[in-house]
Amino acid sequence: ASSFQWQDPVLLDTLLTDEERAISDAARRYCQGSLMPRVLEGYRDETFDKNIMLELGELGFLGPTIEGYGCSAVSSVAYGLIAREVERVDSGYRSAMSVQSSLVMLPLEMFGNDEQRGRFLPDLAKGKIIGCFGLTEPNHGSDPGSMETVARPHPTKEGVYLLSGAKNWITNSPIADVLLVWAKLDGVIRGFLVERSKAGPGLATPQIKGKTALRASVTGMINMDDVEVAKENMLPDIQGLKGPFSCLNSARYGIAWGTIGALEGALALARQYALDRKQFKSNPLAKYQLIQKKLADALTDISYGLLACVQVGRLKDAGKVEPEMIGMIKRHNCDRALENTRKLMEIFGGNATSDEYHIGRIAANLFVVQTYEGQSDIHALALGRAITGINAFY
Ligand code: TGC
Ligand code: FAD
Repeated sequence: ASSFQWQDPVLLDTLLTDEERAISDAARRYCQGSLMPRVLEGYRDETFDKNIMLELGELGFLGPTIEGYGCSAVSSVAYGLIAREVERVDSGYRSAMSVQSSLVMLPLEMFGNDEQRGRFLPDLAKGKIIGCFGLTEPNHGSDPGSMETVARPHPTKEGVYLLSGAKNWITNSPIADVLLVWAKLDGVIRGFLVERSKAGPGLATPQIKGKTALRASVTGMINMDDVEVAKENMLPDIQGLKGPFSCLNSARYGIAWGTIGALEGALALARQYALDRKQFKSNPLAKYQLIQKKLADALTDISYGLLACVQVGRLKDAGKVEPEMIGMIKRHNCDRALENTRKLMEIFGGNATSDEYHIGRIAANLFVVQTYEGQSDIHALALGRAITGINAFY
């Protein structure tokens, strides 16, 4: 008999180190034991339990690839395995985690100075403080280079900047203690670490309520009207779009893993439902060919997706990764996860409509994941540009 395992179809385990396997197992235990029981309440009420950040910090899962500052210094593949397990439960939880890790801690590591790293990284690693990343604006999403948010020197206070503008759809912004805001200073994009406790009345971060997806993570605006930021809080070592995009490379890489985790979760639920549910002559749904094809398609895309993630992760650690590789796996894994989950949803019939079956939540979330961090068509155009040398954006 074949020893094929549908849960590990291409023996991913054989490509991992002992440490990576141990991290993956620990992540799965935590996610299934502690996140899964909370997800329905969070999703229904649009609330995010801030203790989750402390728990992720305790496990060493925040900024896990960073060396020092209380971080775990694990491989990029280990980081991906964590994202996969968290997103197996909910894309919103992975979102909250990856913003903290890839979009706040990593820019500090890459572009901050020693003083900034020492001031923020240890508490971010523990989950004692929460960060967010403000790039998107109400009028500029796919094209952040056209942003309108500006920084200008304070007219009277030496060494202080004033930030004005609005950021929209920002994960964690309503609960963030430190907000990494990208703004133009003399026309050049710079990163500013806005501390809520020092920002004064010009800062407001209203939550966006009534979301149709990603409801277990909080999303909001960042409205700034002459918000004071000390010069010491500007990231010194980066200028231009390269800054935010370098952080996005890491977050997009995590999403490529995470979406496959979400699809694996969807497949396991759909398989079990198909085995349990009987229609026509008491046959389980799983007996029907059309149902089996949906399961087979999902498993195939899971396998290809995981293999691509491991390869790109290894190249990342070897210093050989290019942004186009990451854009390609972010796009493809998001697209395949969304399309397959929508198909798997059909297996549940009317029950897919009930959140207790989880599948509808997973599919709704995946639409957002396909949209943020570069919508799939935007990544197609970036790849098209790399293939042809011709810019099709404008
Ligand atoms: P373009 O001319 O291509 O590039 C401008 C400068 O940036 C550099 N660059 C990159 N550097 C490193 N990594 C990358 N991936 C990079 N992409 C571009 C580039 O080399 C250039 O540098 P330099 O030194 O020559 O100036 O810029 P463009 O204006 O033509 O835009 C290209 C495009 C459309 C691909 C880009 O704008 C894009 O990716 N748009 C998508 C926007 C996006 O991803 N937004 C994400 C917001 S954050 C978010 O969604 C977080 S959700 C998190 C969660 O909840 O999990
Ligand atoms: P638009 O740019 O208006 O695009 C709309 C559609 O038009 C897309 O399908 C796009 O592909 C297409 N399109 C645009 N230009 C072209 C073109 N030239 N050719 C062909 N098609 C094109 N942002 C942050 O900065 N930080 C966050 O933490 C964050 N978290 C988010 C959380 C949630 C829940 C959501 C929904 C969004 C979040 N975002 C965040 C914003 C996200 O990155 C943007 O929504 C995304 O980049 C797309 O921008 P947009 O919504 O303005 O769409």
